[in-house]
Amino acid sequence: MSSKKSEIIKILKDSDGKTVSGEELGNLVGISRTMVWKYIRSLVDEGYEIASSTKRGYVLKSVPDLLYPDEIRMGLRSGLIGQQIHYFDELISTNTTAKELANSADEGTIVVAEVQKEGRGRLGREWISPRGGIWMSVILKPTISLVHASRLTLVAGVAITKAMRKLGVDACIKWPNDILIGGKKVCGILTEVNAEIERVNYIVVGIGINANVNMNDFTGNVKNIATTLWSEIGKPIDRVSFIQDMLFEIEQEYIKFRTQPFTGILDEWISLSDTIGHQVTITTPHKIFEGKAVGITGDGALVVEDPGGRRENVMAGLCIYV
Ligand code: BT5
Repeated sequence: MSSKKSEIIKILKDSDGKTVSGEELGNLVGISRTMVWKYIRSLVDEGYEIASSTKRGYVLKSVPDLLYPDEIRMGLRSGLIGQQIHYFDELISTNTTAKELANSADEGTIVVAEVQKEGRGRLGREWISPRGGIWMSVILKPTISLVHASRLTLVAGVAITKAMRKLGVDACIKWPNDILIGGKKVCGILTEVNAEIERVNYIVVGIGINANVNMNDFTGNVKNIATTLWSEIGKPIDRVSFIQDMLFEIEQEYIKFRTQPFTGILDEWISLSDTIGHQVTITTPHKIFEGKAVGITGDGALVVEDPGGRRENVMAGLCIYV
């Protein structure tokens, strides 16, 4: 959105339902009344509901339920994460676009879309991404070595769960990358890394949240295993304000990640997760582990103890609660 247009929207928002004349808008923004009128028309095309009367001026009635960068930026409390926003109505996958942009992008840049045509989970699994969700990727450039990259999934999990709990839902992290409410998946995280052996170039943290997704849009088995914030809370959430909260939480956790020992985030992860203590079956491409989840290592591996008391650290895999 052009900056003049966003200035107009900001003035109309700040005037709290009161009419602002075209002349006043023009003076405040530094453009002619005709230009004001043109910008207003284009805002209406974008979904803003603006009542206008030739004599009195313009009044903002409603903003569209869309993740426009200007809407996210107004009221954003984070100083790094989300300062640059690439917005798409539809794209293949926000992670794919983020990886294309990552080399030249500033750290903290996000990619967000209303719909993903080929949203991805881990190991090429499908991620259903219809309208109403939050499909987002965050580009991070920490100076860490490759072995520590998986920690960012834990960082994101903690931050997103905290933001969700503020909405009043009982969200829990399920190892390694799910967030569940009442045992059903409301969010998945896909962390992808570009690195040399010793140094990470960038990390893309892909976040998929079933915010205001219509349950009927889920197909096959996903209908049974998924939930949405809308259905848990009983009404649609304000996606823009949730994103602002979530980006703030991500930034807080990311600052801790960069400046403090990782044990602090691990402790938070353990307190927000319901995996530790559960009997689990974990399937990896090489092996199936069965036992009790008893802990998590500094790199996010789940420690599983079999009935004979032997412990194994599992780096990644499909985790099912028995
Ligand atoms: C994940 O994979 O949970 C990671 C999902 C990450 C999605 C985000 S959206 C933004 C960014 N761009 C992308 O392309 N991806 C990221 P995984 O643990 O492999 O889980 C995938 C499984 O979850 C699928 O096999 C389905 O069973 C299930 N599933 C698919 N869509 C779902 C949905 N919308 N809600 C809940 N479960 C779903």
